[in-house]
Amino acid sequence: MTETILQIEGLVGPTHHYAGLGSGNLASATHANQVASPKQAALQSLEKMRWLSDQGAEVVVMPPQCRPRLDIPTRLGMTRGVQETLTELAESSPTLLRAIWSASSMWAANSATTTLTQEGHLHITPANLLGSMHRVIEAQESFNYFSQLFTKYDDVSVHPAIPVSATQADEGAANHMHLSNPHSDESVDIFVYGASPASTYFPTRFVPRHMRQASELIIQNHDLDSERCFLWQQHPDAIDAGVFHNDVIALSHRDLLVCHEKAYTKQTDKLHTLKDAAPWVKDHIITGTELPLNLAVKSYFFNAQLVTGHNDKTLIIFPQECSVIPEAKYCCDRVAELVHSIHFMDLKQSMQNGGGPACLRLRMPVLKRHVKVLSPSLRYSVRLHQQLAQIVEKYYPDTFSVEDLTSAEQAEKALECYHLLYAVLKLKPYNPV
Ligand code: SUG
Repeated sequence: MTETILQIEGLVGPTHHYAGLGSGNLASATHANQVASPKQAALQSLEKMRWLSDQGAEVVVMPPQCRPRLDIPTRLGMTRGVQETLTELAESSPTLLRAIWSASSMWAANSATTTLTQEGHLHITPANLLGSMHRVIEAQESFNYFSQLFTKYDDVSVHPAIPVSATQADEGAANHMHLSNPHSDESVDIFVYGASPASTYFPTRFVPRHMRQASELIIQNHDLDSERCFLWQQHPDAIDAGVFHNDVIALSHRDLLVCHEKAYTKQTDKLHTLKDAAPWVKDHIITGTELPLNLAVKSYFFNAQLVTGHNDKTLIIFPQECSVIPEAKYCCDRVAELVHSIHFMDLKQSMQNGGGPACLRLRMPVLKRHVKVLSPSLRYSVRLHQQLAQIVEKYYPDTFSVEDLTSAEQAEKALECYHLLYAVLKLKPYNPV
């Protein structure tokens, strides 16, 4: 069973801005209220798609979600015109105002968890993202997207998000690692959580986002062999240092696992158990002396994107920030010895909100028969790139600040972009109920 890993890449939306809403996310807090450039951000995300596709990766486009979500204040009884509603929200609930404009769906790694069974059945569960008001609104729109990703669903299941409950918060694939032996059919899945009701050791500065029970339900709903699944708790010190998702402290691809020595609780024991079950896993541990936790977070070294390109070569994209932080650059050079080549990419617009190369993509393991039934209009091509770039160049704002959140004119422009993008991608827009 030869897996292909689809790189489902988030296209940044026209309302990309710095609202300071990412809990435990230092970049989001640091850049709060600064002026963003949706146009630059979207072009940077498109450039990444081009590069990946040129290298031989199978790239699929995930468009931005519909923002601003004016249906939310309407449901709360704000039924006057758009301008009146935005002005009223700015006074009564500024956080909700920021949330309904949020472009956070760009971080495709949080959109869902995707797994493939031994029989080749693909399971997709959109993440409920209930840890934050601006992201909890993504789940249903993600479901809308995954329900149109394929033209046939014979061996694909798109599950509803895990029911919303404080003990079932789910942040998606950013907390999931699938390791596979390139020389056999063996694989293991590692699900990483921030806390569980049984946890005795908690972070003190930031609230953990992902709950163990969400991963347990995914293992069950996705029909995974629980013997091949591991549930690992994030180290509370890492969460307190700004590691709000596992992909800020660990990266994986095929049989390679790279992580910081302070990624998990009782990490040495966990790695031993993993190696007993999967001796073919190659682990590469970065020590705190090589890269202290604060620099791991600042550089986003672990948020590198590993892909298999032409001729089975393993390539890696690091955020450009890693090339200027000497400790991170040292670690990149060490990882370079394990892969075919490394590259640095400018994703500053997304990085300033805590989203690096790996955050902007969802890995979806599929078989050839799934690739054959992918919606053709969502597959990246040079022509699609040109069409999307044209919309971005013509309609996306050059700058966007929190002052724009009360502009009915900006709202109208953003919604126009959304409809144009969905028309090009031949996607049915999301219809809030
Ligand atoms: O959830 N930032 C996102 C970043 C998500 C990164 N994803 C992964 N690590 N996979 C978050 O914290 C900031 C939004 C704002 O402040 O405007 C934000 O939501």
